[in-house]
Amino acid sequence: MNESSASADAIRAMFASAISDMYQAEAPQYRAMKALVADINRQALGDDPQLERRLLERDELGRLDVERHGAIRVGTAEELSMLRRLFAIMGMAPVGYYDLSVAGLPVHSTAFRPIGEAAMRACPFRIFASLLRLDLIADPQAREIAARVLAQRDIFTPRCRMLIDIHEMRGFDDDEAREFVIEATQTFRWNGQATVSSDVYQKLYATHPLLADIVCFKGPHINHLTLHALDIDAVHAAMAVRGMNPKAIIEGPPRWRCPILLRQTSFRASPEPVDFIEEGGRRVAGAHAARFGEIEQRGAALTAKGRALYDRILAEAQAEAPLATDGANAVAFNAALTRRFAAFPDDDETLRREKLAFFRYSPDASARAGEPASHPSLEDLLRSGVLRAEPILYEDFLPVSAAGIFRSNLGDQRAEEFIERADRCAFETALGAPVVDELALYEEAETRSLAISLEALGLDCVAASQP
Ligand code: OOG
Ligand code: NI
Repeated sequence: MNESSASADAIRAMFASAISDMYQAEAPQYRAMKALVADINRQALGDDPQLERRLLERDELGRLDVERHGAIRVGTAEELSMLRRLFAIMGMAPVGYYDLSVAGLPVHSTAFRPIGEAAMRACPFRIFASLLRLDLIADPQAREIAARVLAQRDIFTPRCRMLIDIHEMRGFDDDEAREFVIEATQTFRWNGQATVSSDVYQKLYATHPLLADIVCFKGPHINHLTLHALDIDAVHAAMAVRGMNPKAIIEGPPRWRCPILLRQTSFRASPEPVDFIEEGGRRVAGAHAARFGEIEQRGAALTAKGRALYDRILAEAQAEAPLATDGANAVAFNAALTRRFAAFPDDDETLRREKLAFFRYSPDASARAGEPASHPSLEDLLRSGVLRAEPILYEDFLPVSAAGIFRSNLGDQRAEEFIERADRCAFETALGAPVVDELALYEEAETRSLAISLEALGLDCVAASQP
């Protein structure tokens, strides 16, 4: 076997590019959104030379057009555990557990994503993957139909399965790496031929629109890809002007001087033609709305304390001006959210001192002016400029936002039923592995960056900071 030069990062980059090409060809509305985002990103860079310099420093300019994530939904434990093995080949590990039952959605999810700054820089593509929870479907008949239909399909090509086995035994050569990308991409293509009759589809749809989307097709079609918008508010407004049918709101925190967490919005899925297969094999034409396009803009990763504050503020705004399912009162909701957000500090210094966000430290030996104190504190070092602190970017997702994205694309106008029924243990059993704790990753990155910085400055520890 020829040794492969294709690293996990390189395979992920090839896969992200193949998925993007496929989705642009399948979904012209997505291609149009991609062009619009590229336009507005260019404009934002033109308007702000400093922004361009910052992105250049972070290697961000070259990958600006690379999709940040995509999303899929699967029906069974076997499908999910096979996905874990497939994405492992691309250096993507399951990070985080998202309970969407809180929003009345019968799924729970994780994000397959690269871990570590270098891998993120090489290719930031992630997959938000949701698993159907039949235990949350009340109707026994719908449950039984769904289980039966799902048991009959194999979402992976035989060659894809074989290549996964091969990789686990001995890795890939270059040809196998390329072939794997093609086979893996097949898993997520759109197939307009439903595997069920229109009656079965209607029955499952009436039970829950998500159930119909997950069960009635050959595989877990990519339901959206997400681009990085440098100015998400500008793209959101431009989508409305161009009649692209955007969601009413941008999910997540309001526009903030020090951006935190994740802001995201999408254009809405519209019905597409599909064929149902009736008893006796006759095909009848129907429609199914599944696929959309999304944009995102990321800010600082919050600590558990910062996240609790964010969650509280969001819940308060939601209680004050409950967002209608059709988003009709978006203006009032946004006003309530922005007002409540006054309680969230909006400068890096306070976020760091109050331990609301995670920071990456770096040394600046050139700034080592004056006589250093013999036992400097962290604050001393930051004040004198020998140590710098920069917020660590949030690379994960938000369950409330995710639920908002799901719902605006399901054509689901029913009131949300809040039944909190997290079952992380069942999810991990289905996955065949524990999910990685995202907070631990940020904490580790912060601790490591500080240790490396202190070593570079010739210090073995810092004195406890005086408040
Ligand atoms: C996933 C929705 C969640 C996000 O960006 O929060 C998501 C889905 O609709 O399957 O992608
Ligand atoms: Ni998304």
